[in-house]
This record gives sequence, structure tokens and C-alpha cells, in this order.
Amino acid sequence: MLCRCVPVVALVVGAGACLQPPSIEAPPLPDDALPRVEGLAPIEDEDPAIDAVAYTLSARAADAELVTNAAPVQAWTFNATVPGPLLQARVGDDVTIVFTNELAEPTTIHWHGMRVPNEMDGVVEGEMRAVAPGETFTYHFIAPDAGTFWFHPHVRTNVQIERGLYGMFVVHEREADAPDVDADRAFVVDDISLDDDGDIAPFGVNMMEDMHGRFGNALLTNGSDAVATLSFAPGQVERWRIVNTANARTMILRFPGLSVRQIGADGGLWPQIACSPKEEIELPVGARAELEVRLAEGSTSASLSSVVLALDDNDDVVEIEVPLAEVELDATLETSSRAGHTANPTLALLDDGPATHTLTLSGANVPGGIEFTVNDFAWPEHEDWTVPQGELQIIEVVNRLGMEHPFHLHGQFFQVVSRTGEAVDDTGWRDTTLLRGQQRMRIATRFDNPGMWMIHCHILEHEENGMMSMVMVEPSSGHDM
Ligand SMILES: [Cu+2]
Repeated sequence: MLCRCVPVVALVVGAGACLQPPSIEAPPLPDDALPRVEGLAPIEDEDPAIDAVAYTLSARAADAELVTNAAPVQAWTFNATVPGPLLQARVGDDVTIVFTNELAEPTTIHWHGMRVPNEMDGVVEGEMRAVAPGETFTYHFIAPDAGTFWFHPHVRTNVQIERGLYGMFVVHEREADAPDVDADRAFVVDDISLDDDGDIAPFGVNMMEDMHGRFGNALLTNGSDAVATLSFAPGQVERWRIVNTANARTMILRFPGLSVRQIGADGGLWPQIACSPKEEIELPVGARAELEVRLAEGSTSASLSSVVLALDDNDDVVEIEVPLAEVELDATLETSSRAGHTANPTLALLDDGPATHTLTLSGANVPGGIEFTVNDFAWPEHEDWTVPQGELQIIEVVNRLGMEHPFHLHGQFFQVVSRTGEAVDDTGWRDTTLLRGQQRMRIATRFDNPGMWMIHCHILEHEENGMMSMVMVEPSSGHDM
């Protein structure tokens, strides 16, 4: 299968230096420590209470070694690393993040997928302001849902995220609901566009970037193009959390040599009936996948790979599988007897029905570029749309353009209930889902979280060029978050 609606971009594939695999025999954690997540360096929790976490973040310029055998990239970072440090909490924890902007321009932090109070959402609209250079803002909320989330600015997003401002936020389930695995592992997958000098390529200088979004020429996993090799013991089973933080590239992920079951997505783990084996997963920008991963029977080496289109020596378009991580069997290790994802969380499925509102995504050429619209408004212009808190809405999202759009709603989860009139198997709660060119879908949401929430395409160049709107969820006394 070819990537759909993806401009052909030749990819620079790194030399693939092998990193040392993280030790499986990790030292024991203290009783009150958060569970270990491999692949990213966790930030230090400054709050000793067991039901609270406190973190200090700053956005600042720093050199980042993203590409093997190349000079460091002048990046914008959270705490001098790309991705930013791993943030973690347990579901229900009190979360405090003291954030200082050390950049020369305004920024914010948006907690992508987390149903936080409206004033903590990190957007710039109405009374919500950006964090000015030199300013400190304290984000404070209760982590309402377990799952894999991420954080990034919501100001000049195409530039600030591309330069390196993004990170993963894991909210752990209560122990009884957590999968029984040998390791819980994070993969933050990105692509960046580098120029011939290895610097981040200039922005907004070509029409293709405005139209299709910015496609990179280097694939990064956890901030490096190096391919880590992981040693699996016989029977080893891991939980993999994957987030796509690219500006525009839908990641087509494959798992040659692995036996993979998808066990969750944006809104956490799924009930057993919804979990199914996968050989390929399409992960739009902003979305997450949760996987239960084993070596396939008889397999001794395997990989997590991303499918991209590239030009071969004859300038023909070819599909190549770029490994993001390699897995090798180490038969000398003790056989694992872990059971994997065995919990069975409840998931109330919402039914399709007549649409209560329509969002039409479109766009047109305008002098100087392309303007993208939602219901014919280009942000900051937008329609007035108000819904009462707690009311079930069936929203028809219509794509009038030939290109795909990863649709993102802030502050709420939704379920995709149909695509172009057909029932779907998009299981579970989402905050981001892909709408293909010239297609329509219906999503259902209860709008439980009051406030003013952004709705936008997560191709960052589309968002920045107008494809953003908002919904006002009027608080009602009978509904609490
Ligand atoms: Cu779009």
C-alpha cells in the first residue's frame, strides 16, 4: 500500500548507529516512584506527596544532537532536550508545572489530549494569553485520564514544534489496570526538514509546504535518527506508546518480525474485544497508538519501521521501510512469563445519528498564499458555536479538499461513529483522527468539559493558515468535569 496524499519527499536516512539497549534488569524503584518508562529521560518530580507531581520546565534555545555524524542542530527545547523530558503522573494526581519562557518570542504549553480546565489549555484566545519572553506561568490541573499524551506550544506551532518544542506526558493507570509487561517504552516519532548545512530549513518559502504541510527529510525517534537495538528475552512482552509529533507526515508504521496487538490509542487502553493484531498502523500527526509487542513466533530479529516514499537512483518513486528501532532475540536471557494487557476497561460506545452540527474544511488560493477555512472562516475569524455542557453532539466533519486533514478537538474526547456513511471500527476515545481527501465522517462527543475549545487541523501549516475554529461549552450546574 502506498502512503496516501503524501508528496514525494526523499528522506535522508541516518547512518543508524546502534545505541546500547536499556537494561532489562533495572534497579528497583522506591515505593512512591512513578513506573519506569524506557526511551525518554524522565523529569524529576519535585513534590514528595504520592498523589501529586511538580515539574519545572523552561523553553529555551539549545544545541541538539539529532542527526548522526552531523553538527548539532540549533533547536528550541524544553529543558535543553529534544524531545523535552518525559512528564508522568498517575491518573487523578495533582499536577503542577512551573513554566518559564526563555525564548525571544511568546509561547505556551498545550497538553494535547488531556482534559484539563480551560484556562490551563495553553491556547491564546479571549482572556488566555501567551507566556511572554522572560515570564513564568504555572499550569495546574488534575490528570483526569490515564493514557499517552503529549505537550507542545500553541503559538506559531509550525515553527515552534518543528524547532523541537514537544514531549510526551504519560498518565499511568491504577496498578490493577496496567498491563503486565517486561517494559513500558516510549517512541516519540518526528520528521524535521534540514537544509544543506544541517540547520532547520527556512519556513514558508515554498508553496508545497503551505499546501501539504512541511514534510521533513530526517526521521527522528526520541530525538535521534540513530536506530536503537532492543534485546528481547524469550517470551518478552512490552507496552509501546507511540506519538507522531511531525508537522504534517502521517506515519505508516509496520512491524516486520514482531507480533503486535493494538491495545489503545489517544484516550488510553481498550477493552479486550477492541484489541486486535496489527501488521500496519496509520498514525496521523498528533495521534497516539498503544501496542502490546512480542517477537513473532520463530523470529529472532525484527523492527519497528516507518514507510515513506522516496526517489530511487532512476528517479522512480519507491516505498521504503525506514527502521525506527530494531529488536533482537537474546536467547541467553531468562524466559519472560509476563501476561501483557489483560485488564478489560469499560468503553461505552456512542451510536451514529443525525448530525447536530457540521464542520466543513476547505480552502482557497489568496494573494500571497493559501487560506484554509472551517465553515468558510479562516482563523482568527470563526463561527459562533455554543453547546450546553454534557450534551451529546454528533458532528459531521466534511473535507471539501483533496488533501487529508488530521482533525483535532481540544478539551474533550470523541468517538468516530461513521466515515462517509459507513460504520467504522475506529475503536475508543480519540482527540485526533484522520479525515481523507473529499471524505466526510461523523464524530460523537458529550462535551463534558466546559469552556472555549479549539478545533483544528493538526497539519500545522493548515492550522496556522486558518484551519482552526472553536466551540463554547456553556457550563451547567449539573455537570462537573
Ligand atoms: Cu489540514
